[in-house]
Amino acid sequence: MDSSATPRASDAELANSLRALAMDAVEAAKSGHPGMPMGMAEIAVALWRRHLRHNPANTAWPGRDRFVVSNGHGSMLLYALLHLTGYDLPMEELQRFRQLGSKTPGHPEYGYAPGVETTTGPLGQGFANAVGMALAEKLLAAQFNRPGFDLVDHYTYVFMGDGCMMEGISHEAGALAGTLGLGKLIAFYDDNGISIDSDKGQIRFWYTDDVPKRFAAYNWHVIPNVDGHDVEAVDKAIRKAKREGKKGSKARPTLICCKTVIAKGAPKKANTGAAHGAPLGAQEVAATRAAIGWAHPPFEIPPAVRHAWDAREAGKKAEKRWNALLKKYAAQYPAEAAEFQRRSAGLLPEGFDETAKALVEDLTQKAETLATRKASQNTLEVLKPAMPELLGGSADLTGSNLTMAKVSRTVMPGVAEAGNHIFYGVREFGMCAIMNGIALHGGFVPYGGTFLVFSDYARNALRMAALMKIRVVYVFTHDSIGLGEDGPTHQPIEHAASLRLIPFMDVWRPCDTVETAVAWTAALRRKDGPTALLLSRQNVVFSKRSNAKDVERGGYVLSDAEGARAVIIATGSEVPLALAAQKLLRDSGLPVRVVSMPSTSVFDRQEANYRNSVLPRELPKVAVEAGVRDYWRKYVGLEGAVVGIDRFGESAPAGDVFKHFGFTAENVAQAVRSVFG
Ligand SMILES: Cc1ncc(C[n+]2csc(CCOP(=O)(O)OP(=O)(O)O)c2C)c(N)n1
Ligand SMILES: [Mg+2]
Repeated sequence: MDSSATPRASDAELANSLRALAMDAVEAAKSGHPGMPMGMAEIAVALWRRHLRHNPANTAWPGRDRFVVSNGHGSMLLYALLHLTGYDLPMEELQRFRQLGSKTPGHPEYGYAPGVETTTGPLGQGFANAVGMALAEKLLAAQFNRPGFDLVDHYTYVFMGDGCMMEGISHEAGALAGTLGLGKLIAFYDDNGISIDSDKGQIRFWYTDDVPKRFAAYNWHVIPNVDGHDVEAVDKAIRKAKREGKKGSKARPTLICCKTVIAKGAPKKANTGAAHGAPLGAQEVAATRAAIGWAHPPFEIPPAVRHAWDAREAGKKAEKRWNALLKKYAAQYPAEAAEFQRRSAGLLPEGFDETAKALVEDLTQKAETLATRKASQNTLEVLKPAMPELLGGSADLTGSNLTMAKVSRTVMPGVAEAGNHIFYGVREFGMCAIMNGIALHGGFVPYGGTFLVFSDYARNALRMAALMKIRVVYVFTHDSIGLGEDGPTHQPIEHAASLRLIPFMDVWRPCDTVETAVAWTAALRRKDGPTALLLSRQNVVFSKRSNAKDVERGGYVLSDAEGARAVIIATGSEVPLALAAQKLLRDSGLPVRVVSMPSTSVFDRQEANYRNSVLPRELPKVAVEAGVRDYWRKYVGLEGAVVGIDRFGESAPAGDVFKHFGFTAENVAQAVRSVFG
């Protein structure tokens, strides 16, 4: 220890070091958001210096507290904290804030700087991610902790601003967190009365919620009126929040409402909208330095301040203590310990491949005609007992999405027993952002259901899962006009195509029980992104295939014809239709091949030889899918044809609607004939 040689840094200096790094990095980048880091600096000091349990040397330590900056425009606050506490984020990275190839992009991006737990920036979602992390912690603790062994026992802390509070998703996620009593979730509200339009006026013209009352109504433990610039007051609130977290089944999540001043310390720009998202300017930066008494040049941190921030030694000790606990736990509960480690590492259970193979063989042999949503449930009946990390749920459509299997147990408020199926309520966006948090926490693979048409409600959370490349599975049922009578509001038209446009999202629209099982196993094997399963409400006839292994390639020759002169590409419930058209054409002397294409992205990743062998360049092509036509042009070209729907649907029995929109064998056959001109 060299603390005798260096004077002890005060909390004010620690807070000012965060202010200086934020304003200097934004100045260097000529863009960014200095206001939030300068306004939340003391809150960060209280939390990171006195409470946060973390080890900068090991960002994968399962026992660490989770910390999320939901108001992600304040990214420089997080980068400064990670740098100062000893993460592998050197000062040069802060100097390259917002530059190409740096680890310090404009908003915190998962997988860039070590210690960034989730990607934030789309306001409100970080908060929902934190709810997911706290929920994962609670369920994992219920599954693995044993008397005297609190192996899973950490807090989830989240910073949020007015923007997060205004977003609807904070209502969805906050309400569920309160209902489920996620006591170890501690949120800090940066109540500064400023959001972007405050440039032109005051936040009170568009935002007058009584936030403490709102969260109290959700069953939160609310600590109102905390001076966010008083480290002692914030510290006291955190201690109170942590005590709440220890109340077991009675615990509630805590909201600490901190009154703060945006860009605190800047003589002219503090408490102005101007400080939200633009550099302060050289003059104001110099004036701030003088006002807060920070005499050091940009990006220079005095040794005493550095020393005080350094969390490496304490972090190492904290992890060591936890490792000792794990070791004792392993001695007493070897199977549980091994399972905990497997799940924390995100590895599939031993024997997964054999289970998957046996399942596909069984389904091939049974050759059942079922709705693919039912096929999905049957798949879960086999996979769930083999994979206890599968944490299911539905946004109030459990009986329609068929997300529960026999081993499913409802996650109940206030009940210590571990559940594995979450009734998310009618909260699609909340559900999907919470699933992201669950996946990021580790120990679980979340899946959740709603109608495909309502994937729009959740859309940005799907995009964030893809952006972060995390393993999340969406069970989107009622995948086309085939849902029938509920009509155009419920009939997805553009959804399959638009989900396919999200990079790193795998979309599967399986045509029968075998394709559904393969889609599920592909989703679970994936380690680099989310998967959307688009499943039918109505029964789909089983399609016989020569080799079920082909399905894994995303697109394959389902039924060939000697001397085929054209190819019909179909997905999901339109596959049997393609086969019927093939028969009609054969009878009229036109042999055609039928390709089933359950996943275009998976097919696109196959080597060129394979793709060309399935879709020979020289053969004309016709695609059939009950959705918008445009997407299929990339396979059929301008000279091919698409049997699709370029308008909204109709309310009527499924058979009538399909017929009305031309999904008949005769019409598909006619489309094939048409490409010969
Ligand atoms: C979903 C979403 N909508 C809009 C924005 C653009 N935006 C970034 S910050 C902000 C306002 C933030 O206000 P507040 O959270 O109070 O932040 P403060 O200015 O106090 O730091 C907006 C509208 C965004 N990032 N995400
Ligand atoms: Mg604000």
